[in-house]
Amino acid sequence: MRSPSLILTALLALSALTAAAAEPPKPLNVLFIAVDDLNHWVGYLNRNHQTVTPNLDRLAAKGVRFTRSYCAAPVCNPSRAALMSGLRPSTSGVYENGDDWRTVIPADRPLTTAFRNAGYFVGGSGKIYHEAYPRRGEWDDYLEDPGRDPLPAGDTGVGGIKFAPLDCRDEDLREWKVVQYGIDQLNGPHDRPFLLTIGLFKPHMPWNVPRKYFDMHPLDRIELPPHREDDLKDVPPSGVRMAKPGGDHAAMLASGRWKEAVQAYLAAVSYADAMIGRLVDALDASAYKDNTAVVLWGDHGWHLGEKSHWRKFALWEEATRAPLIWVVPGLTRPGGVCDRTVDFMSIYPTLTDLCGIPTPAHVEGKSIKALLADPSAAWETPALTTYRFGNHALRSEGWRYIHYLNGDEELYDESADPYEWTNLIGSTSAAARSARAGLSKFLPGPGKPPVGESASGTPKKGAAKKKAAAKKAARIDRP
Ligand SMILES: [Ca+2]
Repeated sequence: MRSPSLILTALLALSALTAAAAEPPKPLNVLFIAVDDLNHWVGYLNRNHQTVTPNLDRLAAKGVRFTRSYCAAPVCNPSRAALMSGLRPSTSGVYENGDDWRTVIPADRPLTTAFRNAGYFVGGSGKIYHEAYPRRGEWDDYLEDPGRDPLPAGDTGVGGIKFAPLDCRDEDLREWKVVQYGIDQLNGPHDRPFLLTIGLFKPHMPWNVPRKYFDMHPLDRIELPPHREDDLKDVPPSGVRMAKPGGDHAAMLASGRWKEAVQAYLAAVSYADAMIGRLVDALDASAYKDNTAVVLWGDHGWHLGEKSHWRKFALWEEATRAPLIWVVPGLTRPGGVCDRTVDFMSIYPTLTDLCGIPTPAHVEGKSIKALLADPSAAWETPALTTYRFGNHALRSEGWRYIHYLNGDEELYDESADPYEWTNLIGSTSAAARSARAGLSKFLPGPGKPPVGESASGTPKKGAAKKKAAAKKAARIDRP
């Protein structure tokens, strides 16, 4: 006969096992990191070998990095409003930095609301929406004032392209506090699952960061991005108007300081990368490291002279491609690389999908959970980017097709021409014609007129004045 104590021990062990099996899985938290004006100059994408982003590369290696991820709009305000609301610019009418998204996106629409309705604590800091139009009531808690960045004493750059090294510490920029808010939240106790939205301002201009980040990119070793002086020759008038070669680019050429600007952008990227490293380290050291998903995205790309263009505000690869990294415990595997074309409308429905929250019916994007589990899974949808009313770019793995409001078009073979130097819209090649036909099927309809204009598209009384003010606001492009 077995000893009763042995049987008791076995029973106890069995009940412990059953208890473990029955224990519900921990709810999934989310660390949502937005990076302002971060284009594809990150180490792991290998678009620009000069960039130094060890922390972004480290984060990317933990999960799935997307190599073809694109913004819904190549401008801060509409990109963010679309991502956060689930409504594309062509649905909301939010196209410009001067369009107040709050007038057309009710508070029951955003991602933050969906999470709060599901019982999540939603905390935030830094730039999530365009700062001109805050709606802090969407959060349970928000870092109200990260302070102000120090300003350079002397030279501030070339015209509107603002850059200068600072003789200060990392801690002296507001980024430090924005990230510290996230670190404090990760170190604190939480009785509910959380969604933490942390928005970095850099590498948005001004590219004023501590001098050591400039020193990481010595001027005598800076190379200009690949470009062709005659690149706009085969671009239709609508595209040339977006490039505005007589603006920033003409000023930059006249100044002879193009390399300095490249150096400064790389410095600002490296500074943002260092701050992201602090956040990633804090998560790894926290009690939540095994049940917190991370999504990191840049709000759009940035031209630094390619196509004689500077800034975002265009529909080419440089302006529309931005980093997208996902790390999801229990789903993504380290080292995942996804080459499928996705746009950032996918972020909202993927987050609700991962967290078991119903995706509201108005959300236009599709969940990419299947791609996170298997980055090589089939995916037929091209990425769609909209810039201003009626202008769209569609990106498949092999091609970019641009269709402007007035009917102008561009078509690029991305495998043969990754810098989009040769517009193939007039080509009679079967491949080009088939690519155009396939992508044009995904063009959205005419879309909603811009916020501030009547449904007929005719400007309301006083709209011209309003438009001029909005244009000015967009130029200022306040971070
Ligand atoms: Ca060209």
